[in-house]
Amino acid sequence: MIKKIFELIESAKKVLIITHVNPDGDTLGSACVLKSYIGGKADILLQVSKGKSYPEIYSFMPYLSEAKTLENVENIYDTVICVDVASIDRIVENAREIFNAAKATINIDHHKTNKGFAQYNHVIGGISSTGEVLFEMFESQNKNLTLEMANCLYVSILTDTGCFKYETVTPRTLEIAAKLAKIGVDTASIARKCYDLKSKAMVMFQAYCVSNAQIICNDKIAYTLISAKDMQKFGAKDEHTEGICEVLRSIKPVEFAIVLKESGNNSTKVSMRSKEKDVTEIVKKFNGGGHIRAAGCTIKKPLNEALLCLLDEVKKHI
Ligand SMILES: [Mn+2]
Repeated sequence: MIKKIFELIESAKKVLIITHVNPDGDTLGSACVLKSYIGGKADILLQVSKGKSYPEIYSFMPYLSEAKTLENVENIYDTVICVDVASIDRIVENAREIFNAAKATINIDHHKTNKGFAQYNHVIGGISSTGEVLFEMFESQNKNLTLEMANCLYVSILTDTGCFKYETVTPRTLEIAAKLAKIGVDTASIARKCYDLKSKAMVMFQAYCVSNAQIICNDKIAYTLISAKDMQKFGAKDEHTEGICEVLRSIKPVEFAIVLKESGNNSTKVSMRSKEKDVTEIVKKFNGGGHIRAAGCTIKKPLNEALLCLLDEVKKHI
């Protein structure tokens, strides 16, 4: 399959690299490394709708400023590569039309819940990140990694492992990180850019959300509700909720950390983290997906009703 994917890239005329909605470091790093490898005939599509963008902290990465968005992407691609996209419903609006019209569709991912929605699927469930999957692909075909490519892969792996903290980190993950460092990746500088250059608004907003949290069921569940009004008050962007779950999970007895965010049309976006339990079991009930310790879903109910439904389900897993 890996050989076939490189052949498809070789013979393609126009390639569209699709990131998942609400792009994170892994999908962006993966898209940038492919763009860097493929060159001029490839475009990156950031699946962000009007007025939205990718998280500001990643603006140091190459090619993102020239990436297409859902508004300006044209249907001119014969080959589409999805990176870190867990399921077909994570490809939205006109991106779906382009996906359906392409001669070859490729899906490169590491989500266990990925069912293989493209013609050519290279999904290694349980691997730390799509960046790690891509590194193995390049290495297996003896492709040379430039420093630019190595930087992108490092962003993927660093951010999707929570700075090498999660169980998905294997000796191989660390070996890959070491190889990237040997190529010349400035690991300290990338870590600083990803974690220590947040806006004041983001940190203050997060502090507010954390201080609003409720901790229930013998301190096993911590959750916080974020209304559209809260977002407005702080001038918060969607990306500013990243990391709140992790703070709640870091409280000693907490097993489940949950962030529920009002998201228009009477629906609620849910992010969940756990220490030991499999949260995909919970979000599956609401058609969500993700990883064992980090998953999400959207519940088509207003904030408070969504909370009650979700808590009913979570309590079954304590
Ligand atoms: Mn990922």
